Amino acid sequence: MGRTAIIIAVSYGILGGLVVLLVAGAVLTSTLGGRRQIDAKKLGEREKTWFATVVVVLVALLFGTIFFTPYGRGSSSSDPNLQVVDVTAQQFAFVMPGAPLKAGKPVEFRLRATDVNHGFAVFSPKHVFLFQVQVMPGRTQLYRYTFHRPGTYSVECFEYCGLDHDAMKATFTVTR
Ligand SMILES: [Cu+2]
Repeated sequence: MGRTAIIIAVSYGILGGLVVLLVAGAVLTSTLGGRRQIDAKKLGEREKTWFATVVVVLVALLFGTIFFTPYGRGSSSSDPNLQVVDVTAQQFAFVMPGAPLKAGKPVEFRLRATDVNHGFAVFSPKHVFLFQVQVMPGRTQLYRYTFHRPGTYSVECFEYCGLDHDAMKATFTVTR
């Protein structure tokens, strides 16, 4: 789990806890209090305020998190540590260089498909799913990832692409 993922998970956890407390408080005060006259006008005003609040919160969440999406990052970075890996996906193989990658340094996968859509899914040496990139003909998909542990990683196609789709696999190694 990356640092960003941990920050997001913890933030959502805290936010979720606060929402539960707020709702419980609102339910308790509204049910334990005495009966009051219902002011429809006031309720209507409150409804508008809540609607605006929800819209503001959702838009803020969208803009607060959308920049962490790992897709579409600019290529040809000047980072001297960047390891570029060109991958061609085709029925029914991933064609990629056999040279091992260095652990701890960012890898930029440049993915192309020559025929139909494919899914480039990478698994750790213990076969834990790490990420998946959709690969489409006519477009180069960029995806950056830093492998921290040496070992043999495996690739599987995650998009049904024809009769031998299940045989569409590859491996690559990461060394210290
Ligand atoms: Cu495929």
